[in-house]
Amino acid sequence: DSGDEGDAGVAVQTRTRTKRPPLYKVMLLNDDYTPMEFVVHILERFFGMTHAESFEIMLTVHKKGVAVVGVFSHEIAETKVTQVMDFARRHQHPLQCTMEKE
Ligand code: NFA
Repeated sequence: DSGDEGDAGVAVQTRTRTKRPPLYKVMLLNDDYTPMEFVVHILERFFGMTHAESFEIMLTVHKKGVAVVGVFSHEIAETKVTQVMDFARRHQHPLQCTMEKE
């Protein structure tokens, strides 16, 4: 910033907008075959919920078809989805877990 006049060679600080990273909802989907206790176990194991919290969320998924089970950064959300999908597959349950930008 050292033009012909005015700023006397002083660099002017421009305002920087700091954007917070996007968050992602991790969701569990209902199906007719995955046992209720298995879903409760998943919520305790991968989402750190108490048994009571897990049971409540499991029932919400069962009744409404879907529920948000947590909100995370992209990387953490992706890890949760992979952990749930791998665990369900290993136990041969059709449980589906997805993520969606908030
Ligand atoms: N609907 C399943 C059943 O009746 C239970 C379930 C709940 C499955 C939440 C998936 C998610 N066994």
